[in-house]
Amino acid sequence: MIHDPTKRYTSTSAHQANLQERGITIKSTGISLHAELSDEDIKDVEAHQPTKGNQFLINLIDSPGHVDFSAEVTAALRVTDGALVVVDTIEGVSVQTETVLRQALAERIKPVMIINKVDRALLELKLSKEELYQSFRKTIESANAAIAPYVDPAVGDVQVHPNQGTVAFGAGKDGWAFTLRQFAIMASNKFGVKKERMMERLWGDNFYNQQTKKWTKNSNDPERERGFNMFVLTPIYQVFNTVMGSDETKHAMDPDVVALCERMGITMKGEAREFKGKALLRDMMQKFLPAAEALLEMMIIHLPSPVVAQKYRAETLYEGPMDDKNAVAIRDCDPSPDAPVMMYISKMVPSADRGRFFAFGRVFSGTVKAGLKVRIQGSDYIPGTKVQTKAIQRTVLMMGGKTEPLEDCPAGNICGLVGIDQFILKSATLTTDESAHNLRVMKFSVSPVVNVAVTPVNAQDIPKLVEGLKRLSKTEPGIIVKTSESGEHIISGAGELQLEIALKDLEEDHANIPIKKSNPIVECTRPLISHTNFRPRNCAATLISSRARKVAQ
Ligand SMILES: Nc1nc2c(ncn2[C@@H]2O[C@H](COP(=O)(O)OP(=O)(O)OP(=O)(O)O)[C@@H](O)[C@H]2O)c(=O)[nH]1
Ligand SMILES: [Mg+2]
Repeated sequence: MIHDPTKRYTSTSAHQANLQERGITIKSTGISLHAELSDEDIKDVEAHQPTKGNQFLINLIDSPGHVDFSAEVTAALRVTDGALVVVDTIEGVSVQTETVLRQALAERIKPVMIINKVDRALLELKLSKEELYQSFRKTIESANAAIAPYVDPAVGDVQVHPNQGTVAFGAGKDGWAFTLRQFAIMASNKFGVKKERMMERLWGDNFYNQQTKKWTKNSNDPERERGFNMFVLTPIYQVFNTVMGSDETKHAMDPDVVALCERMGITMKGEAREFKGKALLRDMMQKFLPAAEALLEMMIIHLPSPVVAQKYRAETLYEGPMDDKNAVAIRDCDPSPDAPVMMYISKMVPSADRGRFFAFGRVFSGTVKAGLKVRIQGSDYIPGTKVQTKAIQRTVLMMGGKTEPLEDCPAGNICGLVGIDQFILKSATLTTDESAHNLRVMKFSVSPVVNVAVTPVNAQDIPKLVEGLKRLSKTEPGIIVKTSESGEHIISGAGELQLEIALKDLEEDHANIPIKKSNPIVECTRPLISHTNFRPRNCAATLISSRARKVAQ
């Protein structure tokens, strides 16, 4: 479980850390989290899907929000079953949020949502409770409008609803978040009604009259307040107002703060007794509404387990007949030794050993372990043709930039493989069955249309450049490396920022030589003339900075 929200678990190198300062994730990074739920919580999981025991393993992949790195998102979605979509309270649903939602739904990935940076609405925008409710409502409505055209009965309801617990609200940076479930549990004790009934009342036009102690749908009653505002936002506003409300920010030992902490059942121990202002606010909010709890609960209850998800994903994933043994094993998420291994490698992740890669992917059937010989079927594999069969040397768990040894990796799980990287280009299907067809190649939502030509500063470095380009192409899902008719080496990407990073990686890591680069040239691939509304444009080398389109996801 993530306990320290100030720690960044998902930055993998100094270069990435540098980009993180600019507020951008450039590479998907996997991390596995362990969670344990109470028996009471398990009942809610069981209400949504079959489950066993109280322990859960969550394989989380943090992926970039910037449009240039959409290919990283596609690669992450292929190996997951659910998505936690992060939307900004102030910006709302952006074009890129819609793109990610569309990508997720195309892969039959179920989304849940968190509306982040709620702190800014209170501290900077100083929104009233009703204004904040209306802003949340609008954001959720826009997300659901984006989802609506892709509703897929096989996956179930993929829209998000606060009153069902599929929307969380919070401030990731400060480590606090909640869903209506937490507040419904608190309020259901007070009102003696069921939690599910309470969740219904905590969203939408459900108002409470303190005098009559009655719930009403009538917003004209002057004595009433919206359930969400009264029972969810009021305690949050109280914390913010008490600590940050006056000119002087409050100290943890201030009588108002002590009294509020007592009412909320929060204790301030050790160094927390010295906190004041924002540090105090952060500490109180984390204790009141710990983000890890809310988010893990939401993901465990509402995102499907591999067993549930593979039932409906099998037909979109597997290219072979739906009644062959591989399709059946995928559909059943069968980890048994008799089941054929079907694994999809979605990404090649550079290892500390220069020039070597972990083959990162998802086991859809069977169990992968060291020594197992697998057929390596590339993206252009034609069933019935010969392919290389290689033994897996080791299986590893990817933990941010680090790895941990793993004994084996059964169906439904994600892992990295050591020892087969030389035989995989970008992605592959691994299988133990000779008759197996491929797992479908990923469909990227952006095309690589920006080109840069590269040459080594020193001509004798050409072999190093060629080798470096091979490595770059291997590890970057959205980058294509090609040679032009005149023999120039061209790198194509989705945008300027993606290319800038690829070139830096090439120069400093993959090739490790000084490189000359041409200016980026935008390819004009689609003929626009056929569309009557378009005036013809000769697509010149004008590059609209993709950075301007940066959106916080
Ligand atoms: N006020 C406030 N700022 C936040 C919060 N969460 C993140 N930020 C800030 O928003 C910026 C972006 O945060 P990241 O966590 O890098 O966002 P991201 O969604 O991972 O961005 P990409 O990886 O580029 O898609 C940083 O400057 C954070 O400090 C929050 O809850 N409140
Ligand atoms: Mg990020």
